[in-house]
Amino acid sequence: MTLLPVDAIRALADQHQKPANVLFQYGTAGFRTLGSALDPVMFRVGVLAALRSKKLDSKTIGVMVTASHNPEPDNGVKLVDPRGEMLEASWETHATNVANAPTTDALIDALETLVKNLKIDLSKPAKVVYARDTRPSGPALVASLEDGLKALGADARNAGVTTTPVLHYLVRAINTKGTKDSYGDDTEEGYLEKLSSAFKQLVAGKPALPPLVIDCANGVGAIVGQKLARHLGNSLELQLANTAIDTLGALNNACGADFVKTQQKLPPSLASVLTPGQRACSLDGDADRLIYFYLDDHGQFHMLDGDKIAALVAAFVVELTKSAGLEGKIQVGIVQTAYANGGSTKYLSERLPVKCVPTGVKHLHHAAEHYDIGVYFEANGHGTVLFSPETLETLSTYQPSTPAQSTALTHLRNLTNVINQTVGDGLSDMLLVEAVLAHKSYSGVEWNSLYVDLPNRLVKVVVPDRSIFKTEDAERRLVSPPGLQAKLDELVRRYEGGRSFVRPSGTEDVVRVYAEATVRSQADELAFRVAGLVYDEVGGDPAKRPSEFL
Ligand code: NG1
Ligand code: ZN
Repeated sequence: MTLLPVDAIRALADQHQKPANVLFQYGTAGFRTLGSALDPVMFRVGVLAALRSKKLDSKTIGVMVTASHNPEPDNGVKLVDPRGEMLEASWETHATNVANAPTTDALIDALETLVKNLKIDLSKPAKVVYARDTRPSGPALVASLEDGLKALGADARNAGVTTTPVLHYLVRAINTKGTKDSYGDDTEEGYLEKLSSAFKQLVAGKPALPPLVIDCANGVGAIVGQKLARHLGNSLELQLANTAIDTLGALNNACGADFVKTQQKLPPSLASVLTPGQRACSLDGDADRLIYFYLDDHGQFHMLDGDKIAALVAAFVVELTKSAGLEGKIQVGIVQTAYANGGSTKYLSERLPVKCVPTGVKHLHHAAEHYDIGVYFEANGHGTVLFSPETLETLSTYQPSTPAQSTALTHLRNLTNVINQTVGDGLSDMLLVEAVLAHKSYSGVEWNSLYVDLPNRLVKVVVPDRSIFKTEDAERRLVSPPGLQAKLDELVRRYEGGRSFVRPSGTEDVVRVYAEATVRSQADELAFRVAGLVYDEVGGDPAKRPSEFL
């Protein structure tokens, strides 16, 4: 029986000791905190990734080092399962336990318990692929990760600096190589080739759209976006902005998808770039989110968020299934979270099945898998479209009976290739949106008019202990602290079109408050009042109450 290489683990773990008094948690986005605190976590994640691969019969596991849309001093790490999806939930707990072992001895004990409980066969080889975004703390953290992989003798592949969705793609491509489910060539180049050639076929014969401005958030999207632009040639002209990946402090700073979505305004750096009517979009720091926007003739800013993307894409997919003669054979459904704008939920649920799930991509992804074609997007611009294995089979074997059906079928097949089905992907989603706009001859204006967004406001309240906030009904109602939901209901009733909910963040030490209403000033006021209720509930300093929330 092969045993854990305890001496190798001990020698290397001693170089990455966990400080006392810090607690790490594997949350919805993996481990995420200040980059300077993550060294011991990275080492342990390396060991865990290797164990997970051994457990899964030497399938390749992915590790991504990124803190997405968070500010530059933050960093994070998450594990990617063999089909390119999020880590299985039960391992989130194992990851948290292993990360918090206080000493090297305790770490070895925790690992031995894990191996024993999960019956991990240590004689199996471990295979891991990893990548990082452009954060300055990345290289040192990757070195700690490599020590963890080395301690277990893993066969490790460094995919360098790339986007989160590329890493997810690579994991799936490596694990399906040479099988009938082959996902594409297992390189970044293979990814770019797959997406761009599907896009070119989708828009062939359509008049080229005017150039698209991409706000790269001064992150890794600038690097991969540049390469994508070369692959696209003249099928789509990309104008990259916010590409300062080497400027300290620039990442996600006053730019990027999170800035645009939460501030509901144009990144100031684009003011001199964007012309009225021109389409533009923002990626986040690891390029898995996408938000579109444009300025109208009066210079007024209009945002097209994840909900608008879902509406555009779902309508197009439904139209194609009908044109292909597959109506009734393929059911399209939508998955949203409570953050979806009420306007979008109304519009979509009048047309399609819509399900609401708790925040966090794993919830959306799993719910979308229950449809033949599942469209899921968070309002913040993170999402994708999933085609079930049966649907993929139908699309590949179906015999169209007219030329029109044949054309629609070809489009559907190309859509399955332009879309990164492993995870939300800013660049892939951008090609998807551009393809739909080209087909419909839509500018941002027509797209925006699908439905009207209700004015809304998202604010955060810093609380001493967010774990006292517990929710039900896909996070739309509070069950704890007792009585707070009743106060909220009472307040919401006084606002026309009012809706509000409170939930603890999974990634920050805050409670988030969302509110919407028919009129902007009312949405703001409702958010402000609910935040006040939360603040009082946790005994916040009265001197610091209200106005700072807005
Ligand atoms: P939390 O911090 O749990 O609200 C945020 C986003 C999620 C998701 C995760 C992972 C909002 C309101 N919340 O989660 O949608 O993207 O980060 O990055 O946008
Ligand atoms: Zn991200």
